[in-house]
Amino acid sequence: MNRRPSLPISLAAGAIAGAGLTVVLGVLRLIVGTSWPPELIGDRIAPLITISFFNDLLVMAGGYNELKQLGVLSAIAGQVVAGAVLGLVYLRLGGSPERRRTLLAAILAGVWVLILVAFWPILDTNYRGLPRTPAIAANALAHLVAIVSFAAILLTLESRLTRDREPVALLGRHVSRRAVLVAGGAGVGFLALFAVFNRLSAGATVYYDGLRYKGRDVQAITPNDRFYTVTKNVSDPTIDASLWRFEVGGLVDRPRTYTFDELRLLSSTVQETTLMCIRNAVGDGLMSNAQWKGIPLRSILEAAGPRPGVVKAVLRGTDSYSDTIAIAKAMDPATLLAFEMNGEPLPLRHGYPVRVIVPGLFGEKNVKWVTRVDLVDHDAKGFYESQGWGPSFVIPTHSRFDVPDDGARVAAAPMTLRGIAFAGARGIRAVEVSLDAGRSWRAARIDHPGTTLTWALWSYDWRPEPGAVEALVRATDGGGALQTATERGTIPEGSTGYHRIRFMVA
Ligand SMILES: Nc1nc2c(c(=O)[nH]1)N[C@H]1C(S)=C(S)[C@@H](COP(=O)(O)O)O[C@H]1N2
Ligand SMILES: [Mo]
Repeated sequence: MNRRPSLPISLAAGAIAGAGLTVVLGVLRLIVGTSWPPELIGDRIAPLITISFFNDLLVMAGGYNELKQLGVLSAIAGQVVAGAVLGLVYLRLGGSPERRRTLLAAILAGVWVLILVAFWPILDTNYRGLPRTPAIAANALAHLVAIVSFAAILLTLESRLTRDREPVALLGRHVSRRAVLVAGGAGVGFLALFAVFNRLSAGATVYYDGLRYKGRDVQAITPNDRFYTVTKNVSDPTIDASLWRFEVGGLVDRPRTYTFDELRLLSSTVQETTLMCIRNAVGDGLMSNAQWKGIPLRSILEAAGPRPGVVKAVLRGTDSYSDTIAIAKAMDPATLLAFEMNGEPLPLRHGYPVRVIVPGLFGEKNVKWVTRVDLVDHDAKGFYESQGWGPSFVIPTHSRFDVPDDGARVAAAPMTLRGIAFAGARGIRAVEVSLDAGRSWRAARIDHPGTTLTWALWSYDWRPEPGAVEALVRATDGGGALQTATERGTIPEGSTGYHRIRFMVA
């Protein structure tokens, strides 16, 4: 005689199937780079919320990295719980086996369609570099495979659980075969889940997201492994350059797809450019400078033939991150598709194989792992732009002390104050420091002027008297405009104001 499994056994069986689904998606994520709900959910929701709500979430979680981890863990837990609920519904349902299976199939088909619809705008995400159409197909297929695996696990467990058998003797007690089966299944399921999770978290961005570059060892060119890093991802793409393509589409006469080799053969330029994140607070280190080798985006757009009425270029990464720039900026010869950084191929975390370099605008416009550009005739919005950042992404003039540290104690002996100054794509003409809390200003020496697109390195030699010092720094950009003293927070257009440090001379 067949009988339905008990409520806890049904829940457990569903949870095992849910863990199985998660493992299948995780394995596919590792091998073919398809995206799974722990990543898709965050990517889908982040652009829809306002900056202030996004910031509240960051504060609540204790930081961007913490928020990402919380999101991933709750999504995984959510999948297991959803599996448990579905297992319960299915295993406890009355009626003929045919009717119950049809219902299960219908629910699962519905779930699949729901996933495709809900995640459609970002279904082109692929962490191995598949271009848009194959990436969408791969994600649709991966979720189908996972859902079919869920059903297979659930049906297998059911056929075992509904067979009436003698209890087994275990440690001197009689234990039902169901309990043994479910405990074994749960063990295997959760071990597999743990293994996949471990493999994936080895590549997690928590180890480097938010890396800053500042302090006494700052050089004109930032070494690649110390370049500041910001990413929306919990795990960055590791792209196979032979799968990767650069697609040019939207309002162009001749849409075109480039392979990595085709792109590299176009005539390239080398250009030093400083990048800075819009979330860089006054005096902070979310900025770095490198020498980029790449193809002017302009030459690719000209070959494609922009149609009249184009106002913006939408740039998209394989991680489905996107951002936009005005068509004039896209046609600026200094806007590059870069594939080398300081003479080396782009590091994975900085966008290998190709990223965009947009001088003068905040870091978020510099799309990493870029895979396509679409020209559009409307004011399209990118990932962070949709939250309400901007609308001007022009970098205001910044200057910073790198030496001494805020709060330092220094000897009453000759010393050199040092730092950087950066004015987007306007260059730096002069830097001044104040050693009396802003009452008087003295010209600093420019040790490395950089170019109009980079930061400058400055220093100031001084022999301080004992006592407390409050020092400020300000810069004048290449056009002669003095850095604004107005203090503004990072939201929504980036911070302004003078960097102020206090130190004790003893
Ligand atoms: N594809 C993609 N590009 C991206 C991002 C991202 O999350 N995904 N982050 C942006 C942000 S907010 C910044 S500040 C810069 C950081 O570039 P870096 O990590 O190379 O310094 O990349 C931008 N490009
Ligand atoms: Mo950023």
